[in-house]
Amino acid sequence: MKKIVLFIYLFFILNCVSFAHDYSKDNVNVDHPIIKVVKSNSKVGAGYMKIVNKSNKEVKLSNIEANIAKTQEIHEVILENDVFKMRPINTEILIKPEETLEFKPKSYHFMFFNFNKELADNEMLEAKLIFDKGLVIPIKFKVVVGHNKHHH
Ligand SMILES: [Cu+2]
Repeated sequence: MKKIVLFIYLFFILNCVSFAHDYSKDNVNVDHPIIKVVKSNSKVGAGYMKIVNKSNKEVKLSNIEANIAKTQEIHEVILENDVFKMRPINTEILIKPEETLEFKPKSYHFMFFNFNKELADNEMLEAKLIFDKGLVIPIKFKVVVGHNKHHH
């Protein structure tokens, strides 16, 4: 059992390395943006990435622009009465110099409702991240379909 787990773990790491993709502008880096869906025809998907501010100024993320789905939002997760709830952000997200903002499960994430087309595993989908002061970073989300796609 342990061996299998290790194997899956290594495979995942190697897979991530070989498909690593990142985008950068004005010393703001966007690392490995992905959209996770359960099935290729899923209605809902979540987007994850890391944004690293390598500049010496604060940047604020305010929005996402794309034609990926009918509804595309940046969500935050709040703990309310011991229950995690997600909701669209209503302010910009501040990233201080040298800080990393990670979009991940149970934290900030991008949310897509009603995709404009059926998705394919490893497909790349264009989007733009909108920051303050006119900074716009074009990125491509890599689509990840399913939970254990390497073990059919
Ligand atoms: Cu959400």
